[in-house]
Amino acid sequence: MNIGIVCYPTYGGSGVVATELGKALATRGHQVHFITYAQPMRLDRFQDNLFYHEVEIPNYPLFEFQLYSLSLASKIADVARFENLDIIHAHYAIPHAVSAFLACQILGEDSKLKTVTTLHGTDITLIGLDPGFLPLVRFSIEKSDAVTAVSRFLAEKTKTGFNVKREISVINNFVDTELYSRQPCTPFKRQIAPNNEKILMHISNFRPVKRVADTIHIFAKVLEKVPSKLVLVGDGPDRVECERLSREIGISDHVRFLGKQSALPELLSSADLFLLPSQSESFGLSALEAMSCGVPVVATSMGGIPEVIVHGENGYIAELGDIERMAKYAVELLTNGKKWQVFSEKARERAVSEFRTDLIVPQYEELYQSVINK
Ligand code: GMT
Repeated sequence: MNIGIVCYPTYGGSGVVATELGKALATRGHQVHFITYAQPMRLDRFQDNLFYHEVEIPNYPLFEFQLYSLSLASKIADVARFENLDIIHAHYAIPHAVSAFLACQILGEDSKLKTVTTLHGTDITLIGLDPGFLPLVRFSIEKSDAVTAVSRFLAEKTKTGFNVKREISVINNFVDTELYSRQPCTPFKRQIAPNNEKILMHISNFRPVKRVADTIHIFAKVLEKVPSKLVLVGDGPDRVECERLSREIGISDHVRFLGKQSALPELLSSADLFLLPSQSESFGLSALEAMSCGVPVVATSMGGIPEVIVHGENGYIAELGDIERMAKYAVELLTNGKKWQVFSEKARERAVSEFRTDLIVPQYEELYQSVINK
């Protein structure tokens, strides 16, 4: 198939899933065309069957705000025409699904282009519900030839929040379990924890919804009982405030902010525990990548997290903001080697048996084919 993918190229779950999907589809012989305003984060190596088309946004003094959605629609229409696309797959509804719809309108009735929209999270649970966007998001969902959500939670939330009746298929996120597998004691581990301290890790885009400050408070409690280090990977609006917080509570010598990193399998292989105290999480891809590296996760029970983490088996789940409990769970795992080993193995097992690439990507292929055949 000839597949166009539209996504955010930035450090965020939807862009990561879109890019990993594109790479996997290209490996399986499809022609995959990324259409976005910058090279997606994880599209950093040449691969056969993969193409990147940059959306240029003309600057004109009359436009106080750049018209990205419209430039994107024109570009999708162009790429669809010249590359003979069968499918345009929009990741994150705003504005991608709307631009995809507009591109189809530009191409006209004779065009064979079909649209698939994947809903990822905040496009439904947060910003998409804003009255300024809600009618547009609902419209784009109704008009897509097929819609998927990354968890059962998100599919339900879409139906109730947007009052849509159409079918929404659940296709879970996935992980390359060969790449994301535990490596033996890494140079990174020796540097960060020279005295064999335990390593707690958090990876995110540091948006308020991730509650990174809770991560720091949880760690402060763990540190009272277990010699440990906290490693924070990623960057975003709350990072500076979290740096300040760790200084203020006097634990900054034990906390490392690494910023955006690409060697995630190596970093995760050094971790003993992953913390995800999010306020909202439609799936929790970072938790899945940690689990694939044999890292148990302590998280909140929000959104789709319980569809990924099995409480008491491969991680622990607590109420939003229950720092005491999350710290208690963390200490329990970090001080009981046998229990940690069982949780670590179960985490890896779940990633491999439920969420590995070759289980999930064929579900997208089937969906594309059914939409094309319609
Ligand atoms: O808002 C974010 O945290 C990023 C967001 C995105 O769409 O870029 O991530 C969402 O999509 C990921 C991939 O499907 C999911 O794993 C995340 O749970 C989800 N984030 C939220 O729901 C907050």
